[in-house]
Amino acid sequence: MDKEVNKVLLVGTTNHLRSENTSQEYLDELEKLAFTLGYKTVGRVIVKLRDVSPSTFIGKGKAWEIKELALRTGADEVIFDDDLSPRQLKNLEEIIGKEITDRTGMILEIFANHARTKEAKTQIELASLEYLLPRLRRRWTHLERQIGGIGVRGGAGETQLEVDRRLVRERIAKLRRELMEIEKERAVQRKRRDSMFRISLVGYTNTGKSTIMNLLTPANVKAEDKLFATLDTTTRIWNIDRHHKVLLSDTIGFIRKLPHNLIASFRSTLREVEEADLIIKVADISSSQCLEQLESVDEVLKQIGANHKPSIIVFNKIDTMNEEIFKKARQLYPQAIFISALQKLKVDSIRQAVLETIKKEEIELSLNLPLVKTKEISLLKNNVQILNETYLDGIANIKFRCYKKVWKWLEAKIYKNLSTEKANTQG
Ligand SMILES: Nc1nc2c(ncn2[C@@H]2O[C@H](COP(=O)(O)OP(=O)(O)OP(=O)(O)O)[C@@H](O)[C@H]2O)c(=O)[nH]1
Ligand SMILES: [Mg+2]
Repeated sequence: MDKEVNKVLLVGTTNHLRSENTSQEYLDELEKLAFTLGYKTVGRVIVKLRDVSPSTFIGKGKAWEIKELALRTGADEVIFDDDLSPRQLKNLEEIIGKEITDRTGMILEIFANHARTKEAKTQIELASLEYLLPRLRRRWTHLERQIGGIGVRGGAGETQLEVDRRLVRERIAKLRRELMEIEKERAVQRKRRDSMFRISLVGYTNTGKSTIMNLLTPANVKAEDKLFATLDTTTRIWNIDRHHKVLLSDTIGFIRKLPHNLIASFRSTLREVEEADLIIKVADISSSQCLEQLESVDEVLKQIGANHKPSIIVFNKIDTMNEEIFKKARQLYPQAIFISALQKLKVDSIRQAVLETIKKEEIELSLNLPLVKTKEISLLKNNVQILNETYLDGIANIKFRCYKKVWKWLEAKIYKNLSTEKANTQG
């Protein structure tokens, strides 16, 4: 039984900027990534790195030591926490004599395993092929599985490697085109959502976003103790109270050093976050890395241009929290909310905080519309909270409350229809 499990040896590094403690925490995360893939960690080692070797990353001597350790622990594969260049990877594989993977390779593999929808599958295949292209060597069993079915026959004079590279490049171009099509469809879908206030749950992977989503809406998304359990966005209506209905989205988790091309290829999934009106940042207060994780999240938000949006910070998992981190978090983020989604502790405070925030986004207006404009009147009434309505001389006067962004959407629609007879509004 144990034979079938892939046994892995983890390698981390310290340098003048990174302490032993931090490296251990990074390795804890790497071990979790390995666990998510179903691997068994049989050893961990931290290498003191003074200079990075361009050819072997850790230097030949250290590579020999890792080879020894891999033999001693019976590891089938060696996983580096740092990203390796194609050349370093190849040389290390030759010295150590085991399959070598780096952090990015592992993250890509997890994404590939967890992708369910066509969109996620296309996105991850693109990111994987871009990663593999410069690393292609003689064999590509992993790739064969992904682009299997295409006849692998080269033209005259082409080596197998050249054929492989050409096929991969062609496949990349095709996937890019497919993603552009998907993106267009998605844009149409999202446009329909302009009539509602949109909130996204965002955070480091495994912080409890999906668990919170399930508490607030009947979404029933999968929540589990695995990294990147969620890869697709789920959006549901959240009835915050009788008068406040919003769209809530649960989306993909972030991680430290999220591979750049992964962010690029998951752009259409991340679009939901980009277009959100409010972001709920979920952090895991039980993790010693909680505050660093929040920083990583901000880093990704910055990369997708969503760092200036209004946000609410929710520290989850207070049932198993670390007292010291709790104090620090309270000090750094006095406005933040502390809950346990699993134990259903203080969950209502999310609702209250969101209500408080979105009320600031509301406006009250009064609009006069000719009664004959039944289409415009019902469009308005279906999308706002009516405060009062009176009818006089064929004119309906409607007082209502709605979100600023919803009014912008409505205004464009109503005025487009009433281009000749402008409706009369008073703020
Ligand atoms: N102890 C504790 N565990 C929790 C709490 N909330 C969620 N969890 C657990 O944390 C794990 C991850 O929860 P998810 O809701 O899947 O987390 P996520 O942020 O959606 O993760 P990804 O989709 O992988 O990014 C699950 O095993 C949950 O049961 C909590 O308040 N306390
Ligand atoms: Mg999730």
